[in-house]
Amino acid sequence: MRYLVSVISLLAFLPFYFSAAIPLGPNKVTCVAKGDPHIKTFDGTSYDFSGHCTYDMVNDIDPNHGQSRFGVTVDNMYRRNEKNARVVGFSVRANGHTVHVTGGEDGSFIIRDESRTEIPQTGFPLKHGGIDVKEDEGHLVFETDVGVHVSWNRFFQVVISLDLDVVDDGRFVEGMCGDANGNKENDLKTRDGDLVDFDQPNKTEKQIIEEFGQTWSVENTCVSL
Ligand SMILES: [Ca+2]
Repeated sequence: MRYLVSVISLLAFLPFYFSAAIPLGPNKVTCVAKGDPHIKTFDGTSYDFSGHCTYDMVNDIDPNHGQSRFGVTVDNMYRRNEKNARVVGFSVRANGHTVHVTGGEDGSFIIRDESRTEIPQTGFPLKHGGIDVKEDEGHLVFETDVGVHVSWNRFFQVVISLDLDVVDDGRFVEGMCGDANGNKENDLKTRDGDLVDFDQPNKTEKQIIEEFGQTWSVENTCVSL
């Protein structure tokens, strides 16, 4: 009997030993960046933004954890002969490690680590510092053990998912995806934490959103046009 209990305990433990990632539970929210790009926040606010830099989509700022445990950025760029910038790459950071993906126009891609060294694509799943990269029906899926997952369709759409049972509190994330407190009215905040004011008579809504979005650009990533 004792042997049987030991075997059952071992079997229950094995999946966690061999895979750092934890499947998303039912209590999840998603943020979508697609096309040129259109963004839908975790709480459901949609807006268009067409910058040409790398942008912070979500960043963990939970004060109970001392340091940021996860973050996701997307790279917007103009392709040849295209009028609008669009998502051409992204990065997933978890527990101090990062994987960065650059997508080619033909659906190919390059995966690099936090030192920008290419990670050979020797077959999936790839594992890097607690980030598991898998293939799922043509999508690349990035899973972590800190409650953030990312799915990329290899062309123009990045879906960021937060498991609110693991993240603890959806209030403590920031970025272009907003927070995840269930209130869509407070989603568009600048990097300084100011709620976007659309009541600016001399500016169009597009200009106001451009200014908001640029506050989330990552330093030294903007491409000159
Ligand atoms: Ca919100």
